[in-house]
Amino acid sequence: MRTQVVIVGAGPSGLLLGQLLSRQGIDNVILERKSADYVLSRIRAGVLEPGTVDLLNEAGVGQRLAEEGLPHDGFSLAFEGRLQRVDLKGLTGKQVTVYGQTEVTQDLMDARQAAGTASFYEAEDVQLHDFEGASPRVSFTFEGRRHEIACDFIAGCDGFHGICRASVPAGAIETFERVYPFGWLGLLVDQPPAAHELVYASSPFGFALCSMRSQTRSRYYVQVPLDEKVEAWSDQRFFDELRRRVPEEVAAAVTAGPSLEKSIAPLRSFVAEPLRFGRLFLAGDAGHIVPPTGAKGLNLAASDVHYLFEALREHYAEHSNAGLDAYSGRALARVWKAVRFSWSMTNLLHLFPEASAFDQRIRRAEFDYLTQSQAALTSVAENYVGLPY
Ligand code: RFL
Ligand code: PHB
Repeated sequence: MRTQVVIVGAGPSGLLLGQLLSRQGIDNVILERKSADYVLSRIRAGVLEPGTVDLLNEAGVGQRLAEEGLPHDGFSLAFEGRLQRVDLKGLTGKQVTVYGQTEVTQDLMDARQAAGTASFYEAEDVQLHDFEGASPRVSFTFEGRRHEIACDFIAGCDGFHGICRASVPAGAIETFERVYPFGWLGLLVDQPPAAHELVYASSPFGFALCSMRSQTRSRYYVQVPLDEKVEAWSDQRFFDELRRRVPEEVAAAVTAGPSLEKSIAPLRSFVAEPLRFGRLFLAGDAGHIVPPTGAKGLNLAASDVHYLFEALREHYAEHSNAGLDAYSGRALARVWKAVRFSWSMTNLLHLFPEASAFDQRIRRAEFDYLTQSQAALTSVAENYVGLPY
């Protein structure tokens, strides 16, 4: 078998890259370790930057998003019971869109299936060969048989635990990491959201987030210790804890109900450098991870895909490798700014087990500053809606 680009991973980065390439007539094959149903069952991101929405439109999958996505002009930060709205629209002229990662993934899978582009789900033991040379290959097991695809390029879109970054020789890659001493316990429930906009709340009991998927479906998170087990959290315990952490008026509007999903995600900041190794390119979570506090993970996957798609288009249409050569530097410059923003939001809003009274005063001072300075709020707002590509 032969194709132009082998894409490893059918998460949002792999599917979006595949869709953009296919529309440009660039042949590609997706190899995904899990089943499509499994990929769709993972409840993750909920907030799309306008740049991500533009890219989904460019990929031809913006229709349901335009109909069902919820445009948000702002969100709120709560600190020790005080609420501060961040007026995204007023401060930046832009909005974000609440539309679940599950829906983005579904739209991309539907478009790929409609176009009849090749995808292998439940592809086992994917291995990369000769990506440092001119003729890379990817082998995998499908339905009990070993297959091999020769290609021009490999796109490593296989997430943090994928095989692509792990295939790079240790001496060729440098990694930077911060692991936070807590996770987020998330719960999905078919009840109207507690507030019209997202509320990120810092409290003496830890962080909580009130988010949503639609007018009738809410997504809530509470900060928990790293060793916490999801089985220890009944729905009742979750809602009691959530209400304790958010401002009173928000707590009063939280409507409990049986959870549709409940899971714990650890928080981590991680960057690999570079993102290119010969003919292998890493995009999305394969190359970097941010804690979810800034809502940046999926949006960074989209900006990586934008740079990589433009570079591949330029290679095939204009016979220029300038974009491919610039890919890693361009993507990383945007990635690091989102890593900084996500880290600073995480520091501001979470309770760190080792924090001193000094640290707590600094966090309070930072929140006070946000409530008093238009410049400080504008900085939060412009990062939240996404820095330019
Ligand atoms: P994914 O989604 O992890 O997809 C990678 C795919 O690769 C497959 N794979 C393999 N396939 C073949 N062979 C192998 N050896 C393979 N190894 C892995 C995997 O099965 C998978 O299908 O990475 P991608 O596409 O780069 O997308 C990244 C996003 O999923 C991620 O950044 C976001 O979900 C992060 N995130 C958020 N991002 C936002 O922009 N806004 C948010 O509001 C937001 N909230 C969140 C989040 C992530 C969370 N968790 C659970 C980590 C909230 C949470 C709780
Ligand atoms: C979500 O709705 O899942 C969500 C929203 C905002 C975040 C993280 C997660 O910062």
